[in-house]
Amino acid sequence: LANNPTARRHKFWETQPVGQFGDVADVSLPDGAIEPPSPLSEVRADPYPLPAAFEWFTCDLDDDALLADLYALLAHNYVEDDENMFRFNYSPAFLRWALRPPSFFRAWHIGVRAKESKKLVAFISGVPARIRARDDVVRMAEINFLCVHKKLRSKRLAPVLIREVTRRVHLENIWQAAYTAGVVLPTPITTCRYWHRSLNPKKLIDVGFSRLGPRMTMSRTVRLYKLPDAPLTPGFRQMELRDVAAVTRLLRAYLARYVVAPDFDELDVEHWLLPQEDVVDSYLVESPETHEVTDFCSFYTLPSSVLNNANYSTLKAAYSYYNVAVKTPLQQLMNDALIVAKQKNYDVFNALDVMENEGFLKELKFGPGDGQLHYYLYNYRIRNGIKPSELGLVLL
Ligand code: NHW
Repeated sequence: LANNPTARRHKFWETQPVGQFGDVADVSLPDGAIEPPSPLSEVRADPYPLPAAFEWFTCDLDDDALLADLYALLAHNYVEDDENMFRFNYSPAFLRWALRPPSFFRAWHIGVRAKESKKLVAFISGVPARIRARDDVVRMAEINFLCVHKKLRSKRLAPVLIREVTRRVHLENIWQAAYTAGVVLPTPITTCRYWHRSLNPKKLIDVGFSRLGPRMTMSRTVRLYKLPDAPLTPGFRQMELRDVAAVTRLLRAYLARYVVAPDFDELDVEHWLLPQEDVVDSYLVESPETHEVTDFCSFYTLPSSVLNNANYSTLKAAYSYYNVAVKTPLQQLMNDALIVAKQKNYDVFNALDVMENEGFLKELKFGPGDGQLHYYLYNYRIRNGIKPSELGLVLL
């Protein structure tokens, strides 16, 4: 507790194999798994008990009606900013993409519904991934979309969902996980900040996302954020299926520099980076002379609902994903990403201070946001943590 700045007890998290606040000073603890795997025969066979009115429900995302229910649960109950002005509005197509990567497990799409009405009231999901920590490539689950209906909050349902997803991950003989959260839990491997680049400053100011700077008028602000009509780098074009091998090579070589990063193969790249309308966009630079693919950038689409505004109901936001600048300067590459995002009518382009992003944020007129994003590993210790610039992992 001595090292926990908030000195808050975590009745659930204290029981879990995660770095504890009290261990921070203990330099004798080794990096790697905190506890060894158990024999599969010792993994609990039955789901954890739920309060009597509820039942577990494994979600089939092929089912459009179920997908619509999941979309609605999240659209009304998922993450909001501190002032409750905006709420993430992941689209149905995005959820299908995020939850069904290569070799996904249907059993890891876990709903809780009311026994009587069959209404979906809570959700948690995992997807399999290979994540490298230093030189150790580990099979992990990426956990996301933990959500409890607003009317069922603070009843300790979240720990039951987390225990149940953990059990189902263990049944696949996987013992580690990665996740992010805006809240501080025991204990982040690193803490990142979001930066925001206005593309449609007038709308962002109208909805209260940003404010007019001191001594700024609206027309000066609009001029400040103006971008060229088309990308500037010769050979800049959308990624296609035929580029998967080249992009995989670029990305693998690049991500090798980071302490924690995904270990992507071609199947992963095809799934995670091949463009899908309003889900994920990827661009590359193909050298006009050699036709070699030299650089790559990508962003995903995550709108937010604008709560309580008379003129607007959604913000269209692009989130920087994986970028690799080899021949083109990173700043120029990302400026082209901003230009295509503006062409496609996004209102704002967001990026974390991970990887080399510090190298373009200020120069390209991103401003720091007020929220932090903490990254966590389950059952894996990285002593002293890492810096955001040592992190090569972006979760959705
Ligand atoms: S982060 C987004 C999480 N979702 C939201 O913020 C949506 C809006 N909020 C809610 O729906 C991305 C509820 O407030 C939630 C909590 C459901 C968040 N992560 O049921 P109680 C992810 O999806 C702990 C982890 O009474 P509630 C990543 C909290 O510290 N733990 O609260 C998810 C406390 O434990 P403590 C969180 O407000 C990663 C306990 O929950 C948390 O009704 C999951 C209170 O429970 C969070 N974001 O529901 C972990 N928020 O010990 C995966 C609160 O402090 C771990 N808590 O007393 C790995 C598993 C797989 C391992 C495989 C080997």
